[in-house]
Amino acid sequence: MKKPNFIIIYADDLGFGDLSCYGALGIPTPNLDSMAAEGIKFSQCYATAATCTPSRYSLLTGSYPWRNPRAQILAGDAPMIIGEREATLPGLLKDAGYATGVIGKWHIGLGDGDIDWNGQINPSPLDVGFDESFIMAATNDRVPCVYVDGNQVANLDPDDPIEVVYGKENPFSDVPTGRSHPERLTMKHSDEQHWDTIVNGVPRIGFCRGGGSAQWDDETMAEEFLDRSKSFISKHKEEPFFLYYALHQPHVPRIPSLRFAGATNRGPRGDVIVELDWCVGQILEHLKAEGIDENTVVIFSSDNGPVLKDGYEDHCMEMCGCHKPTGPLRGGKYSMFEGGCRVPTILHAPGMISPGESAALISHVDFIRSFAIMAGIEALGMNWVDSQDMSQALLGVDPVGREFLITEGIWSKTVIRYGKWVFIPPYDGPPVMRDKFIETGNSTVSQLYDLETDIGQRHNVCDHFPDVVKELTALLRSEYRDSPPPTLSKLFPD
Ligand code: NG6
Ligand code: CA
Repeated sequence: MKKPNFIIIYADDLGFGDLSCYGALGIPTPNLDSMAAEGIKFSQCYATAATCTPSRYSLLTGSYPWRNPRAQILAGDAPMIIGEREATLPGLLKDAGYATGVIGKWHIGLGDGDIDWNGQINPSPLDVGFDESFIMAATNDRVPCVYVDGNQVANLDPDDPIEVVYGKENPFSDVPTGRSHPERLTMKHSDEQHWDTIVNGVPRIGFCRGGGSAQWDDETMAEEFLDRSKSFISKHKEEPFFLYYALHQPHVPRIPSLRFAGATNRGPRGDVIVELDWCVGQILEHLKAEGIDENTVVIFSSDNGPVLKDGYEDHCMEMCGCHKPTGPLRGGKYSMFEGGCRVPTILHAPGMISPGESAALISHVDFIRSFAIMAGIEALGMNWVDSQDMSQALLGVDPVGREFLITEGIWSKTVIRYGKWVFIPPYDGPPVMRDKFIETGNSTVSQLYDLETDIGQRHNVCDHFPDVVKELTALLRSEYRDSPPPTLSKLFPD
C-alpha cells in the first residue's frame, strides 16, 4: 500500500473552546467544522505543555519536555534545543523516504549559541530532519522579525546586516523602542517585556537593528506560509511527504490580513482565528485539487491553550463577549489546569477513517510513534520512552487510547492525568498570573479532580481519595526515572 502523507497543522495558542465545532460563539470556523464533520474530532487530546517551546519539542522528538531542562519558552536568539543525535519525527520519516518540510513558527532554537544572522545558521531545522524549511525563528512578538529560509535569513541585504540583542537595555540608541517612542506605536504594549524594538508599528520583545529588506509584513504572514505550504504539497505530491505547517495565529500580536480585519466582532483575536480557519480550508481544498486528499493524514491541533491578554493592549479581553476560549475548562495558556494543554484536535484522512468523535486519551508526544506505525516504518533502535503507539486511537478505531499521560504548566510543573483523574502536586508560585488573569494551578496543597463529573476542576477531592493521590504521586515519580523536571514539587523533595 502507498505510504500516507502526513500534515500537522499546528495553531499557536488556540483554545479548546475556540472553534465553532468545539462550541465557540461568535467566531465562525466553517472550514474546521467541515474538517471535523468529515474527520475525527477529539475531546481528550493533549499538548505536552501549556507553552510553545516545550510542547513543540515533544511533538517533534517524542520525548516529554521536562526531560530536557532547556525546553522552556525561548528567547528569539536561543540555541537549538533538539540534540544532534536525538530522533525526530521528520528525521524518522525522511529516513523512510519521505520529503519533509516545516513552514511557519519554529521556536525550538537555532544555531549553537551564537547565531550568525548574516551568514549560515547552523543547526537549523535542516539539521534535525527537515529537507525544506521556511520559518520565523521564534514568535511573532520577538525579534528578529524576519523569515529564515533554509539556513539563511530571507531577502537580506548584505549592506544592511542584522544585529539582535536580548537584554534589559536598548544597545542601539538609534533604534526606537516602545518604551522610548510610544507615540510611534500602532499597537500598544501592556507590559515591560513587549516594549523593545518597534517593527511595523508594534513593539516586540528584544532589540534589533538593520535587516530592513528582510523584515516581514505581519499582514501578509498568513498568506506567505499558506502559499509556501501549498507549493510544498504540489512539489511532493508524487512521493510520500510530511509537512509541519506551524501557523502563527492566534498568538500575539494579532494582525490579520486586510481581508479578515473585522471578520468578527470579537476583536483581532477572533479575526485571526477566522483567518486561520480559512488557511486550513485552503490546504484541504488544495489536497483535493491535487488528488491526494484520500491518502493524506491531516492533523489539526494547537501547541497550548488560549490567552487573551498576552503583552498588548488589543482589547481582546473586553471584546470577547460570551465567547469562552477554553470552553468548559479551567486555566489557559501557561496553566496546569486543563485549559493549558487540552487542545482542539481534528484528524482528516477521508480514505482511511470513518467520520466521528473520539474521547480517546492521546498526547502529542505520541504522534511520532503513531506516524511510524501508520507509515509501516520499523523504527528499530528507537528509544520509545514516552511516545506510545496511538495510531488506532487516532484513526478512530480504539476509543480508549492511553491509560495515563503527563502534561506541564509553565516552568515544567508536571501534572498527571490517569483515566478520569487529574492530579496536580503542590507547587510554589502565585495562584493567578495577575496581568493575564489566568489561574496557574499553583497551590500549597495537592489537587485531585474527577474530570468525568467535574471538567471545570472546581472540586478538589484529594481528601476523599487519599489512595489515588498516593498512587498517582508514585506513578509520576516513577515516570521521572533519571530525568526529573527542573521544578520539583514539594512532593518530591530530593
Ligand atoms: C512570554 C511572552 C508572551 C508570549 C510567550 C510565548 C509575557 C510577558 N511575554 O514570555 O507574550 O510570547 O512568552 O508564547 O508573557 S508561546 O506560545 O510561544 O509559548
Ligand atoms: Ca503557543
